[in-house]
Order: sequence, then structure tokens, then C-alpha cells
Amino acid sequence: MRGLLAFAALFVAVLAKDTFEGHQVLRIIPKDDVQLSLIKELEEMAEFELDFWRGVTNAGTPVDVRVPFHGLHSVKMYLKSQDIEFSIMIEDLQLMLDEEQEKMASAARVAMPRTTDSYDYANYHTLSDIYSFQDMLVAENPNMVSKIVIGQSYEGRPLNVLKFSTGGTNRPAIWIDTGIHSREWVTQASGTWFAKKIVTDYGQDPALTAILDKMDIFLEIVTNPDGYQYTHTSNRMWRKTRKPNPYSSCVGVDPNRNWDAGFGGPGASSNPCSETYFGPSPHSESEVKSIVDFVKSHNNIKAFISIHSYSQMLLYPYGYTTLAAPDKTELHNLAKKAITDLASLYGTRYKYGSIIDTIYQASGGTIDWTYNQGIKYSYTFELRDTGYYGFVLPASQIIPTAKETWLALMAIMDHTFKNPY
Ligand code: BHK
Ligand code: ZN
Repeated sequence: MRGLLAFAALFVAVLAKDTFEGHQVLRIIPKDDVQLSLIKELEEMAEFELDFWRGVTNAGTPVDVRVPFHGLHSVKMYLKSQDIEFSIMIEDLQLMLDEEQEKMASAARVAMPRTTDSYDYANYHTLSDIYSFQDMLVAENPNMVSKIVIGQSYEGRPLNVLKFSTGGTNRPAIWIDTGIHSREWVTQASGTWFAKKIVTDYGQDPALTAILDKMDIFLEIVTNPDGYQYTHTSNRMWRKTRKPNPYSSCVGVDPNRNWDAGFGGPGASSNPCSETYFGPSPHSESEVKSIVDFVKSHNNIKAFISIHSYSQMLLYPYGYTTLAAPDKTELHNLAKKAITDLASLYGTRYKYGSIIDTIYQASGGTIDWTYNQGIKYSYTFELRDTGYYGFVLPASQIIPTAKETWLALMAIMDHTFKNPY
């Protein structure tokens, strides 16, 4: 009996998935600064366990927040009593997750293919599927693709980077990462599609061929593998790393607040339980430090593109300061070209601008650090959608998202290639 109870406890602790039954995602529209600070007060009320999918910014800009069932009534009463406008964006999050799970499970009943040609790009995949994909792509394209392990995650998983190169040594390079926030599943799925796109387009698409004849591309598809694994096994909404925090029961650091650029400043939290916790020190997270070390030792990266979802934005530095980046005009014009190309495919509309002007103040972010290291073409994407599905974007949108994003990536890579510095 004791053994059984212990097993049951273990099952709950280790094997059970968090459920989001009855959780709603609310879209709140603060009409002025008073309402804005009332919403910020909500953020401080830990007992509601709110998860801000889109943070509090300025009046008129929507705030998306996941509200667990137990606090739903109180939160809605609070908003109504303060006359704050809101709508229900997602009625029952678990119903959406059940559909996502069912689609993945039925796709997984078909055996994992042995070639990247038959890989199911139109579905979400487990971490081990993506690791296998990377090895298959390398095996199929030994002259162009290699796998570099830049470090290991807190839980000991390899941090794999695919290197696309047609020769040379330490050529000027383009870096692309996806999945630094683990729950942003369309990004890892798009990253996988980009990898295949690069090998199929080389020798076919003149623009990509010209780039790859002179430059290398580095692609880290699963930038936060511990988090990604956790989104599959335990909590689909996990964003941060998985390193325990001393003296706290809350786990993980926000890897997009952990960089040494305005570290610990406004738009990041010192609370280990916050989704934007900046961590004990700059680059404390191995997933971040491994990139830092790689970028410094490579020393010839010319464009650095870090891919998130959702919101449909293309952003450039800075996020920690209102000071304009010295290259702001060029970055702005290139962003406009990139999102125009992106929209040419399906009409998907993106906003663009500096992080602080376009989303919100955020310190310790990836591309502020890379820009300050001298990587001029530092950009962050926020892929689809604008909040209808948010992080639970249906798998049917993976390929369209990847295809349109590729046009924007090509615009940035082409400009980088044609404007050496
Ligand atoms: C992007 C770049 C730099 C700083 C912040 C952001 C917005 C991003 C974040 O870290 O808060 C939003 C997000 O994860 C959803 O992808
Ligand atoms: Zn993100």
C-alpha cells in the first residue's frame, strides 16, 4: 500500500501533464494610464497565477493573459469593476491543446521517416524527432551541412547548431535561432523547414546560392531543449529554462532577459516565479552562455536573427533603452523591405520598429547584446499569429508561416551579403 501510494505520488509529480481545463486567455484593452497601472497591479497578485502571453505595455495596446479557472471569476469582476475593456480570446485552453495533441498523435502513428524528404513539416514534433531530423540532414548533405554542439543545456542535452557552408574558413556568417522560448512551437517547426529549404534552394535559387558561396549560415533550431521537452511532457505553456532557483520553488530563467545588455533593468523581473525572471547573473543560463561563447569565438557573424512567436512583428534594437541604435535608419528600412516581402505571399501584416517602440521595454534581451557586440543586422521576429491562437497555432499554419518568413529572412540575408562591413 505504501509502495502504491509512493508510486501514485511519483506519477503525479513526474508523469502527469498539467491541465489547462477551464483556463481562459483574456485580451484586455487598457484605455489609459490609470487602467494600465490597474492591470499592472493584477500582475502582482501571485495568487491568481496569471500568465501574461503578451505583456502590459501602453494604453490602447492589448494585453493577453491566461487566467487559470480558480481565479477567472475574480479577475473578470475586477476588470468589470474598474470598467476595463476585455474579451475572451480563448474559451477553454485545454480544448485547443487536446486538438493539438490528437493531431500530433495521429501523425506520430506513422513511423518517423528515414529521410528529410518524407519528414512531416506540417506537424509539430518531439525533441527526439528534431534531433533525428538534424542528423538525417547532415548525413544526406555531408558537403554542406554539419552539426556543431555548442554546449549542453542545464539538464545535459546537446545544444545543436546546424552549420551550412560551402567551404572556406571562418567566413562571414548569418546566425538564426528558433525556440529560445520553448512554448513558441511554430518557431522550432519553422526552423526545421528553413533547414530543409537551405539545402534544396542551394544551386537553384540564385540569391541564396550567391550568399552561401561566400557566407555561412548557423541555425539553432531547439535553443531551449529542456524547456521544449517539458512542453511535451509536462506543461505545454513552459517558456523559460529549467534550472531550479535556489530558495524558491519556482523553476527557470527567462533566456530573453538573461543577456548582458541592460541586464536587470526595467522590463525584466527579479522574481524567480516571474516569466520574465532575469536570473542570478548575466549569462547564468548555459543555453545563453553557449551562444555568447560561440558568437565571441567565431567573431565574424554579420547578422543575428532570433525568432519568437507570436504577434507578427519584426524588431531591431534597442529594448532596454529609448536611445536609438546608431544604425536605426538602415535597420528600419531593411525591416520594411523584409516585411513587405513577407506580406507578398499571403498578405500577412507585420509591425516593425525598435523593440521598445514596438512591443515594450525589455532589458537583457538577445539582440541588444548581439548588436552591442557589433553585429549590425540584429533582428527579432515575432511570427504568427496576432493572438487568435497565440502559442497554440494550428499545425496547418506551420508551412505557410515558414514560407512567408523565409522571404523576410532572405531579404535580411541578401542585404547583409550585399553590404559588407
Ligand atoms: C523581443 C525581443 C527582445 C525583447 C523582448 C521581446 C518580446 C518577447 C519577450 O521576450 O518578451 C515576447 C515573447 O517572448 C513572445 O515571443
Ligand atoms: Zn518569445
